[in-house]
Amino acid sequence: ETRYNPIEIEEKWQKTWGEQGVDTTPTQTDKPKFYALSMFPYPSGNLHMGHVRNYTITDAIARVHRMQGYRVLHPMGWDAFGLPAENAAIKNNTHPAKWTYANIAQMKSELKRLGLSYDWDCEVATCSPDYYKWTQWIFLQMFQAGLAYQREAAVNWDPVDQTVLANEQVDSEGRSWRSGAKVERKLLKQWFLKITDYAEQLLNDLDKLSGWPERVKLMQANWIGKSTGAYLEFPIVGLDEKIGVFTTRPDTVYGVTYVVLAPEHPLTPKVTASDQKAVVEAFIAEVSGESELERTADDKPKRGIPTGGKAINPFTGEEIPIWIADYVLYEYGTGAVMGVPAHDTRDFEFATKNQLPIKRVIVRDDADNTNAPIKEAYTDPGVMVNSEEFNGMISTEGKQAVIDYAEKNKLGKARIQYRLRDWLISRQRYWGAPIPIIHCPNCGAVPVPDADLPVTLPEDVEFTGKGASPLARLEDWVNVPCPSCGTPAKRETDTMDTFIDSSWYFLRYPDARNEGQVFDPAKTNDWMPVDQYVGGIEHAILHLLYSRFFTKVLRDRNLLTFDEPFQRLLTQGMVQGLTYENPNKSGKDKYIPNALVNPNDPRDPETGEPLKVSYQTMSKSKYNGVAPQEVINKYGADTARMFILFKAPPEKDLEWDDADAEGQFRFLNRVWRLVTDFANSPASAKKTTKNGQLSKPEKDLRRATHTAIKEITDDLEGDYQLNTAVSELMKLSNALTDAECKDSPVYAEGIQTLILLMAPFAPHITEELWQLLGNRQSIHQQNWPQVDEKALVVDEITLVIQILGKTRGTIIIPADADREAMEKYARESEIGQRYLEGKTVRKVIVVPDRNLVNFVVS
Ligand code: ANZ
Ligand code: ZN
Repeated sequence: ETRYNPIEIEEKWQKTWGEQGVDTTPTQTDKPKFYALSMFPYPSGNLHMGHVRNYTITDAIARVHRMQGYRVLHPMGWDAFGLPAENAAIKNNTHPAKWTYANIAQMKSELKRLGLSYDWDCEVATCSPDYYKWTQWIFLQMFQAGLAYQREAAVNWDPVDQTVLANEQVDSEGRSWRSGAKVERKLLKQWFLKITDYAEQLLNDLDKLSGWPERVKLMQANWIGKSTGAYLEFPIVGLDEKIGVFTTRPDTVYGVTYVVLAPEHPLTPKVTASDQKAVVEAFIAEVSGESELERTADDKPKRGIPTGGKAINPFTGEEIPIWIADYVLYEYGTGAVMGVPAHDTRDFEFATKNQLPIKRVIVRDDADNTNAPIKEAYTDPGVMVNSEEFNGMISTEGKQAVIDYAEKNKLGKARIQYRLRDWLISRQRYWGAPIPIIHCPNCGAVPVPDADLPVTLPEDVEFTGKGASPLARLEDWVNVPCPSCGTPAKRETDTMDTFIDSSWYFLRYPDARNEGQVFDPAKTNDWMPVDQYVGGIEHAILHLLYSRFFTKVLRDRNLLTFDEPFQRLLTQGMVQGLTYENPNKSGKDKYIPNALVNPNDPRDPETGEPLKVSYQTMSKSKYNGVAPQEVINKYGADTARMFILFKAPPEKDLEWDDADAEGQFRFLNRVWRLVTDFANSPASAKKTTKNGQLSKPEKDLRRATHTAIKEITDDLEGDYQLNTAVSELMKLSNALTDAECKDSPVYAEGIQTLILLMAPFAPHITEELWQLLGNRQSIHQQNWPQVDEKALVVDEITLVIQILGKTRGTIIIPADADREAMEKYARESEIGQRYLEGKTVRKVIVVPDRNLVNFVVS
């Protein structure tokens, strides 16, 4: 008997499948399509368990669909531009391309060892000119549609990486997502994409995404952040200008006691009185160094100073002071707010601190004394007071009434405001797609003609990591004639945010080798939308929002025929590792590498102190990672895959546990033995049962087999309960082990079904066993087993016979027996006759629900 040797068979089958093109995307279109997609990785060096989990889930889904009769597109690629390559280049004195492609080669070989059914013919790498040519082309499409524009903006400046960061790349403490440096503010001319034009659609179309987790949709909705309210104008005393504000509470306009400008508001210097000039300038200088998050943090006192200028509340005619304050953001709304301290918590705090008047205009009910001082802002709806003609109105209705009045009297209008900002895409870095623009002194920003795309990255570059983009220092590359007028002009030296590269890669896969087009719309529209997208929750907002945005833009350019790129989304949970922490140490030092700890008595190897043990997301800094390659070397990829799929539902966190991995290895060994024993037995050749009838053990086994088909098929429909599917496989394997009909064709059917059902999860061992059973075509090209509903029917039951409440034995009777028949079978059975002989039956109690007959005798 042969031993299960995973390393050998996995290598063999990976090679064979590759040669036979088993994973190639079908070209015929008579089958329904299924596009299975994993979020493509950044080629950082090696695969980690999070990758393995992500790709294994998608692969199982892809394989199931192939067997279920779909033509499946299951591609893979590389999100290959980005800072780490450049940083590595600076550190190791190499070229980012070299570093990146070496990592791609490494990770690709690791992916291949996992037996993932990718069609490598569709592979894309975003850093390759044949890909970024089209990234640039899409940018120009947007430029031509007025969706890409340049403007001076206060940007987040990372002083360590010397680059601009998007808001999303700054964490809640105002630090860079990458370098961890405290982010500064700086003014620069930057490229933006007008994602705000699509805010409403991006919000509304969330309703179409019934296959997305609610949580992700909510995060997107909050990110888009729609507010409904009004734009109102406050004339400035002594100037022929007005301050426009955005407010969600026009109903409180009679309670405005001051106006606040963002310090960087262009009106600030104009309204500032000469005696306030010095303090105002000092304040601006101070605030401009702070990030947006710092400025608006709830726990931070709001700071501000008066400008000395005054505005008029157009509703009351009152003169009110104009202040500047840190909590008013220049980038949101109009960059100015009307202060209503009686009804806004932040304004209340600000007014109290600065002795500004507080005027109540909304009360809970009319009996309220509106002149009594209040201890906190009243923010609920209520009745309007002190509001002239609006008095007595319910404030929620008052909103619209005030807007109508404002519109009629030209004081303002209704306005919808989104939190979503335009997408800042300029990066002063080398390793990204160059923005294909040439700046001409005569013509301004001129697009590089399509025929000249791609604008390739020059290779001979110096990487210092300081100052402007390395591209800006390359005179030869920068200086070009204007494509429009021929005047000496300069190339744009910024590259694009790498989120752009990943906003459309899924559109390229269906036609990845197309040299003449971004993709053939016929092909991409055939495969899109993605039927199942699988990836990390960390991409819940940006990547998914940007991809949705790109899809809508290209749809509006008549390249796509659908609104939403991802039909269903599965966000897989984290993979956690056993983590040892010394509670008496801090920072990175407190984590103790697993290899140095005795798991039975976890102590700090240096100090001997007992360690805190927990499961935490695997990460380099916690030394709690398990390397996929080591697991594969020890048990093979099939065990790793089975373990990952079995241990937790896909969307839940998963605790890596060596003993459980070992357990899966033992399970695969059992299956191996079960099938090889069968293959070597004469029964494997038998085709028919005795006289066409099934015995009880045969019926039971058939039922187990078809129950497994039914349960696993159900588990894979919709929700992908892959973990329970694996446990059903184990049940079937146990039923086969225990079967008392190993010489029956029913057993052969069971064995065959087991490995077919298992094929998507453990593709190598099942292929090996399949071929061992004499099959020549790949198991992965077989049809998914079909349930025989008849086999599920329980046609016999076990009836319990009791005498005076005491169980005396059981008999098998037809499942459709009624009360009367149950009693009859019991009486006539051997047990019945034995115990009832010579006794008088006083009463017979039949309990059909419990399959029980009780004779009361004397
Ligand atoms: C007056 C008022 C009275 C307000 C009241 C609220 C309550 P969201 O929901 O986030 O859209 N605001 C407007 N622009 C701002 C800016 N650039 N920086 C800081 N705050 C700004 O919030 C809208 C409200 O936030 C607006 O409504 C405005 O304050 C403030 F009882 O106007 B409100
Ligand atoms: Zn020109």
